[in-house]
Amino acid sequence: MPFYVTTPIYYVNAAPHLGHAYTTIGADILARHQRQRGEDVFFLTGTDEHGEPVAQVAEREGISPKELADRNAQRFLDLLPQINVSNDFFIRTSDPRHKRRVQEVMQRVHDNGHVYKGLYEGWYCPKCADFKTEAEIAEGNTCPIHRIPLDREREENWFFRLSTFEQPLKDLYAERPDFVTPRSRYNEALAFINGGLQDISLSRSKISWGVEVPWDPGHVFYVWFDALLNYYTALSFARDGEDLTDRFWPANFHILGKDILKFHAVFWPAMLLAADIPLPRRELIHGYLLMRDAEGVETKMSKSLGNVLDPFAVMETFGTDALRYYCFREVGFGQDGGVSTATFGERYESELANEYGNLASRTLAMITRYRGGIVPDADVDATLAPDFEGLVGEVSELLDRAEITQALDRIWQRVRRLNRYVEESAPWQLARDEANAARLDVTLRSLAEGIRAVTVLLHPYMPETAAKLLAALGDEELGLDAAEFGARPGGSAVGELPPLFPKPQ
Ligand code: ME8
Repeated sequence: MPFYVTTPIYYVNAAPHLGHAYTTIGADILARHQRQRGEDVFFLTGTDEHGEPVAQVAEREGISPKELADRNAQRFLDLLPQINVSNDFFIRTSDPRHKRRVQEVMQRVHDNGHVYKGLYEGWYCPKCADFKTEAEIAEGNTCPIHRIPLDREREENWFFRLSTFEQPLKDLYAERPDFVTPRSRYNEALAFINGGLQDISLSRSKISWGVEVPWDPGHVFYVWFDALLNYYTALSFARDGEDLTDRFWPANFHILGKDILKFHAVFWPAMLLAADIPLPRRELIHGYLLMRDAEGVETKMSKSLGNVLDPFAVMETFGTDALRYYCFREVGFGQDGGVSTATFGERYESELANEYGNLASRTLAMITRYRGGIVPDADVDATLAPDFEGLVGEVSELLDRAEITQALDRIWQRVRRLNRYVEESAPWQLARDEANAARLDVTLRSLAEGIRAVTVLLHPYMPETAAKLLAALGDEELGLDAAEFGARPGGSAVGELPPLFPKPQ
């Protein structure tokens, strides 16, 4: 089955921070899990390079928007291998192939009669690149997200007839209750639609950094139209000489933060309806990572507020997998939640180093010491097996709904179960008496098998750690069937395990 997952494309007006890494890792976890299931996966991320947010910063820095875009797109590209993301393509909206495809689709929207020329007058946030409705304006005509004064805009624009899609969108939400998740975001988007939809600007004539409107070359498309279409255009040129659109469209999952809900949950489906393109299956809206300071005060991490946790510094100290694990363990995916260097250190020490790393190294050491480095070919313990029953199905079902934190929690319950099992069965005591040899075989085999099973399931979260540990266990099969407890034969030779979570320097 095809599985197409996307992240937002990030503005190149500044360098990436942990918020961007967070969404991208979330999408990566889903993509890796689906690959383990043998699905035909396409995973897209990229950069949003047009519009005012980029043009303004370029002007301030005295360089062209393209120069700024090239420099910062590279930073987003560089981040991907560092956070170990397995994307299949990276789209840049300044790519001429994207621009041509945007023009084609928008020409269809035009020819279908969904646009007209009119005068826009109202409030605009250049950082959101958003024309604000009355309900979206904070005190003193400021932007509630960026806390900056809004610009009063008056310009002749092309308009998109969003209002005519009010009823089709209501129908969509009624027919597809899981189009937007979690439910709170579905309700928020639906409330916006029920509040009445007004036509929106489709083009800008005041800025020139964008995709030219084919039927009126003095205008460029309002950046959101160009940006949203990346999810669709990329498929047409991601592979040289091949068009992947029929294979992967409609997308299974758009993953995004709640700041851009309206664009994805209201404008995007309306645009696709206007262009006669099928709608994506699901949108998963996650919350904000907030920085928790020493006093416990939480604020949104954002470029403009300047309070970001630097993912590069975090990875240097704790490693990439620890970052990937922490983000989804500490904050329920979908909710807002605070992160801090203090809780990072605690989880690293107590969960990764102790509960998981030590469990693995102790088990391997005992297999080496008591059984010459060969996992005994004994049955798995019948008292432990029921605790693993149904786990693979549960995790798959949760990840089908992008419940990334809940799935991780189910896996971690088994990591903890294995820790209790070591204490209960005390293999070091069994080893003292040859009469317990068969019992010790079962215990060591069950531990090795349990660690192997959870590690296959943890692969999407911590791919490097999983690879090291599975190699040390002598069985590197990553397919999801291998995550069943007792699925693989004993008898493999264990190898050296490098320290998985060493004490940070
Ligand atoms: O909005 N917590 O780009 P952007 C969690 N170009 N996620 C965060 C975050 C935080 N503190 N900060 C950022 C744009 N994000 C447009 C998108 S899509 C067609 C165009 C993540 O660079 C989150 O995914 O401002 C959020 O939605 C996105 O970065 C915004 O990135």
